[in-house]
Amino acid sequence: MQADEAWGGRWSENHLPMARAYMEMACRKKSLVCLAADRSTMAGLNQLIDEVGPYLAALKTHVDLVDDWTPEAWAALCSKASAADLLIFEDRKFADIGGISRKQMSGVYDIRSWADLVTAHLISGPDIVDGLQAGWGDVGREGGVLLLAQMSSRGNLLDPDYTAKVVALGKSHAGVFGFIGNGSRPEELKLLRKAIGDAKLIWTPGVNLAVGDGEMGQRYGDPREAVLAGSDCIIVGSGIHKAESPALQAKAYAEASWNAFNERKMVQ
Ligand code: 5BU
Repeated sequence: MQADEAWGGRWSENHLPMARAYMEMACRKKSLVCLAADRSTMAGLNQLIDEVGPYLAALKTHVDLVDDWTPEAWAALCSKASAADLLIFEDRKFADIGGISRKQMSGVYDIRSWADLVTAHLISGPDIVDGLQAGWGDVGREGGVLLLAQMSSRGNLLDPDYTAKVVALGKSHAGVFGFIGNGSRPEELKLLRKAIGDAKLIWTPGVNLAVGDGEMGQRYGDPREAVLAGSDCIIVGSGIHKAESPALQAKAYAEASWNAFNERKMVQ
């Protein structure tokens, strides 16, 4: 299916190249799944991509939790992810002022050189998005920023007023790819989608086929419900990487997300 037809308003209203790259990727892979690859060894991460790459649209990393990280091993992992047709998303949750965020895109991890997407809090104001975009510009690359409008963890401080301010500042910013929404609460997601309209994507952590409470305050909602409520990508971690068969689980999440995406189009 053509991406413009599949995504409708999301496609026509979002001109950020990386957003369109994601929408095309999702159609090619028939999956709205981003794997939260929270394993702490390079071998574990490589194994995951080999096993589940075909069922994913994107790979989410936390580069700073890997025990045996080296620049060479990371470059090889990123090449493997690209060969598996995946966008690479570093969930760095930048939060500093614009100029420092730009510098933090380089440094030891040099995130600007390999990440297609990054997360940021808007707590320091909208210049953080310009700083991150300038970071990619410094190495001649393009990327997209996902702003945290909501979080999935219990007791978080991103209340509805804060969410509304993040949406108001982010929704017309050209460098914003989309927003992080709370995948565990479809009713909150519906409100978020209503406030954003079609102009930006919503990606949602806090999703698991086994709904309920997770470790240390994490909360989980159902993938289908998240997509029907307006999520454009379900971020799934332990539901896949801790499963007995990551490949079987990844396939199940891909199917659930893609079926819900098609179901959503019917009712729109
Ligand atoms: P899980 O194993 O499916 O619970 O992993 C969730 C991932 O999503 C993990 O990498 C978190 O850092 C990430 N996450 C989250 O869980 N909740 C949030 O609000 C945000 C990110 Br933002």
